[in-house]
Amino acid sequence: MKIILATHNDKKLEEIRFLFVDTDIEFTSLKELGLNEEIEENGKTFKENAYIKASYIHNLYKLPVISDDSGLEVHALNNEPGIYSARYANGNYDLAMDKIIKRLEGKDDRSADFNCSICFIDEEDNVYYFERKCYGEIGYEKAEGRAFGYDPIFYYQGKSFATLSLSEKNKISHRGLAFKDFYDFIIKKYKK
Ligand code: ITT
Repeated sequence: MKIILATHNDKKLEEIRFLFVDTDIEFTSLKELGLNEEIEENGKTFKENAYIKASYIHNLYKLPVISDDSGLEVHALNNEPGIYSARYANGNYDLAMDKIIKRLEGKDDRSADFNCSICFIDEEDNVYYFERKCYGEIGYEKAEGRAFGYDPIFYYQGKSFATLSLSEKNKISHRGLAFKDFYDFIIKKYKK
């Protein structure tokens, strides 16, 4: 089965394809469709933004589409950057992570979560959502390793996400869990 993955983020694409590598679900990327335009994410929640991305692409192609809206919520910072995670970084994650570490100076609460909201629209225009969080802490420094977004400062059970392999991260991450829920759903839906 082919599903369009409505993202311009190559790191998301890599994680999601890795999750489904042994299945017969294939994700077509926007790059492969030759679609470069940015989709304006003007929703107020992750869920709304996930719908905005999926429905925009679904209206263009009338094919099954899935989108992922995700971000980092730092609890002592009123859950910022939240839905603005990509915009907060404005392309420079090094600076954005330094800014978060600085803003947490002197605060005892370093808890944070990554949220992932998925919106799937099928060939009959039915809309489904899958949402998961992964709880962890913001470290005092950026860890070396795989550099995807805020991974270097997000610590799960004492280990930075940046130091985990893709398969280790997928087992516990917001995205890994939400896409696993989606997988369980899709298997049931098309088995009938
Ligand atoms: P698309 O909208 O095209 O999918 P995007 O990067 O703009 O790509 P979002 O609007 O969902 O995606 O922004 C999410 C940002 O949150 C993303 O750019 C990362 O910086 C951060 N983020 C989400 N999941 C993450 C993860 O697993 N590890 C590190 N950072 C993550």
